[in-house]
Amino acid sequence: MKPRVSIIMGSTSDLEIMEQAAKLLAEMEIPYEINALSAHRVPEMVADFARGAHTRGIEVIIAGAGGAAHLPGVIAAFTPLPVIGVPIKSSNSIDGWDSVLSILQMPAGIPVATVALDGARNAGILAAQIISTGDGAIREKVIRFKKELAAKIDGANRELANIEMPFKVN
Ligand code: RP5
Repeated sequence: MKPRVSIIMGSTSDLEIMEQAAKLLAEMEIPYEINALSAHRVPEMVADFARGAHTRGIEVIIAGAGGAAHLPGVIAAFTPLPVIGVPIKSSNSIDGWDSVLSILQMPAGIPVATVALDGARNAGILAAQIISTGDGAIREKVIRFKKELAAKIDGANRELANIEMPFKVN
């Protein structure tokens, strides 16, 4: 099975967050690869990876990094593929905003679709949605996923209806 999504992280210290994207892709039965690459520590390897990803059948890249998080933007500079950036609150982050703004504030011409701080699960969902534009089977899975989210809210409201609270009238 060939990977359709490539998950890249700046360090294995990001794995605890980035594995949430991997879990989502597994739920959707989308094959992925997962590797560590650093824009600062191995910039040539990042360039080689990003230049070649689409030639290997990769359709979407999810890239996560913390602190001075240049990895998603540098990958986006070299690839024609959509890049989803995951800002990570890591050991070298001040408060997470450093990573958010490094990934979010890309110059015109080189977009990175930035999810919330530590929002790797959303990155996985977005990757599945991008793939679903050209894959009916994945689209059905995304539709089912959204129905399950709605069902959870239905269930939560049924539970809330059974809880008695002072002055609660519903
Ligand atoms: C970033 O620096 C990585 O993405 C990670 O979030 C952070 C710390 O990396 P390590 O020093 O733990 O390898 O480049």
